[in-house]
Amino acid sequence: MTDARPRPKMRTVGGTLEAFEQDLISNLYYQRGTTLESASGPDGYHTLAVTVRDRLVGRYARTAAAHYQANPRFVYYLSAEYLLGRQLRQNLLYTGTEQFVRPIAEDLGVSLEELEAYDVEPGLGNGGLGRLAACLLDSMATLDIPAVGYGIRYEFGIFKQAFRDGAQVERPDDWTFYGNPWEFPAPDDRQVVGFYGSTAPALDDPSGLRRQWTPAETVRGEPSHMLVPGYGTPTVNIIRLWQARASRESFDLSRFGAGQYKEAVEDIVQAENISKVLYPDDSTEQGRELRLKQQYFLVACSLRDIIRRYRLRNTGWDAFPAKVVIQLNDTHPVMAITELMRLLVDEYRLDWDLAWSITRRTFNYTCHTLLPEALETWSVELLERLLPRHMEIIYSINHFFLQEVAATYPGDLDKMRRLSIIQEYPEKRVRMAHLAVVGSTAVNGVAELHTRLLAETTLRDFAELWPQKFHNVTNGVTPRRFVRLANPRLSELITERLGDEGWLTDLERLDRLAGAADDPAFLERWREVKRLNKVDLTHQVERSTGVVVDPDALCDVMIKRFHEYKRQHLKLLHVITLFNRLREMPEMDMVPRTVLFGGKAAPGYHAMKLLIRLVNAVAETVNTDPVVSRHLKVVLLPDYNVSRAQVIIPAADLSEQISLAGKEASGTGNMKLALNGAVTIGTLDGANIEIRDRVGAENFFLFGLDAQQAVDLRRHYEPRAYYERDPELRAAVDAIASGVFAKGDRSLFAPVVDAMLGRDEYLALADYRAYVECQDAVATAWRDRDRWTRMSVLNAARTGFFSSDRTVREYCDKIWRVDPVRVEPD
Ligand code: CR1
Repeated sequence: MTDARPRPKMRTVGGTLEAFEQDLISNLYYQRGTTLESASGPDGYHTLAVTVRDRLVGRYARTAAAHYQANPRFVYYLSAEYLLGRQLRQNLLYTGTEQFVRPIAEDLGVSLEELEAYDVEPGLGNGGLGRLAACLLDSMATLDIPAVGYGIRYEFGIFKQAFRDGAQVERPDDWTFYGNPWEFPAPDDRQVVGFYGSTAPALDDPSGLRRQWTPAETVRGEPSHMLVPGYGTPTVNIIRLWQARASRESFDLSRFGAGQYKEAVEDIVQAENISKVLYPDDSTEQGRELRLKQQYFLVACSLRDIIRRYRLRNTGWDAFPAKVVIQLNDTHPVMAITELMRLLVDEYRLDWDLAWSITRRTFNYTCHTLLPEALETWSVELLERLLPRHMEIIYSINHFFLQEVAATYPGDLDKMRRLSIIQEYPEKRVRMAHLAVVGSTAVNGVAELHTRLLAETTLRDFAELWPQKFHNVTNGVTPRRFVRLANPRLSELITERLGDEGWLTDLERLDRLAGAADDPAFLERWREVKRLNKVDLTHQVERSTGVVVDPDALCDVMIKRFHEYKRQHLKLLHVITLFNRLREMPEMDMVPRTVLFGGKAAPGYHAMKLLIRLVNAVAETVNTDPVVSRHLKVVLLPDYNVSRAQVIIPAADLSEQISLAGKEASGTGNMKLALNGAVTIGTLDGANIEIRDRVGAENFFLFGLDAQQAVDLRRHYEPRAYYERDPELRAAVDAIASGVFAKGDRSLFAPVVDAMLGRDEYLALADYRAYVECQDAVATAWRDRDRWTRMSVLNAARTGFFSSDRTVREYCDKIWRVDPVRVEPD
């Protein structure tokens, strides 16, 4: 290694530059068994990762010691999904070692960017729910809240999306192929989980409520954990992930000896399938069974671990709810309620009432949807087979609960039927959301409108029965990842203007930027930052799609899972309308736009996969049309994930939040985009409403039906009437039907047209005219550069409320009632 230039003497929590460099070399030598001269790219990445990670280990040890000492109330966050994003940059930032790496890498002749190419994102989630979990963990650590996240270590993360002839193809995401340097195995804490089998009465229990379950099959849960550092604090929490392993007896040596190799490992394969993939396809009976197995596997392992941790410092059960608060992230982990009952009653021999009182005081439930079809239910038949004891416990919980209901509403059988945990018709099923509400202290929605609609519609009977149980905690996003890491240029400008980096942990300080919205010099610099970010994005777009886009065009962004209620098809109708206008009037003076879509469709969601195909087909037609493509480009960026979001969001000018009002629980992309200075075009849905309230109506492009109007219209809705009445709409729909986007094939996209003109479930045609007019207003506003930039600044300045730090504080105050524990500084 050369030492040509004098290096700054820097000392941070990460140590000195010299020490860092020494550790790098020694890690390369002893951990990878190689030298600087012969190291490969993965060697370099791995060594850097481990060296950075090791800076967090001391903090983690001190955090664990402080927690042991204080014996505080812990938050245990149970979630089927975590979308953590890449770890390297985050941990460089959080350890203050970012500054070392550049000079060292420069010396070694590699760039940080090259090394980062090996930093794989753990895609252990689908969308908003999983990313929210990751943001909340980040904020809990930042606020020194004692917390552990529990999840599943899926061997394959969310599929990788590619396009073949415009159609989505799914490839497995082998995210640990090169090993995961951020993870520590913890084999001492492994757990054993049972499935199937039978139950029998416990001999000494006259109440009949205690029984004995003898599972027919067992699986091991192998834990490992990743570190979750707080920003600007020594606290390092963990996320513990469980991987399924066959129990030792599963390998059939005699069969193997007899040459039956496949049969010999059958049980192993079965067991390990449990943590193979996130959300296995549930269109088959086997798929559904596997999903339920996953859910139980997660909660069974996690509860045993929580109890193990509790018992390190506590005895007896009375203090359990005072020391343990479990947050259920949606219904996937709700079986934890029955599992805790089983452990307390059957294994620890508490009487039912005491166990139930402990259980109810321990759990809280966050609901993330309004769509009734998204509320999970499990068939009683499946539950009886897979988890026979849990089914009995559910019946008992329901029995006592319905007694309570009968006492409150005597004779109201209809009420009982609606509230029951068991749905009777058309088949007997367990309603997991009902079980969650009955077994929890607090239930929360994720935006004000969502919480109100939950109480008025989806969970109405419960909200009437227990109004004090229902809370709102509006979602938030971490400014560390989604501003500081994603948008370093903007961060620097903000820090310069505000004088320090305090805004990173106190995001409402951004409101002091509002004054700068009238400073022409500041607006100029703001625009320059946006432009440079757009240049970065255009490179990424070109690399992954070959499409060349103009960084000066309005960057119009719709990034989210493909779902009918989110209405990507409404956006597409707008795009086709612009296309038609340009074809008709080639000379028209249209604001140049790049419309960028990003998002995956669930592998079994055929309507949305067809829509993806249509988006790609429209993009192809638009981008190859010599006239149209001068003003309009359309891109569907493949494989949208957290890393891509970090490139797209800083470059966006316009944020599309156009779900039908009353359908999107909250949205969090809307917050990330506004914080990065994108202006929203949106409906009065989810957190859009709260964003608009804060940024001001004049800085938000609102259109469309509100939630009540949507419900009213649905009763007598005729999409065809809108189609007949509006020539531009008709032309857009007809263009799809005509086959212009399918090389003349009229049948390919016919199902899309049929869905629009037939039922149009999410009222896209009803909102079309308002949407297109609103987009025209967007174009007008865009022409006035200063006006637009002012709107952009004010969006960022006024959305500090949407920090997940604020969200976590609200959970702490309203629901968790936990206090921070300070950790000894570095
Ligand atoms: C909701 O659809 C919300 C996130 C996080 C999603 C979205 O509106 O912002 O949760 N729900 O609360 C979800 O992913 C599986 O359900």
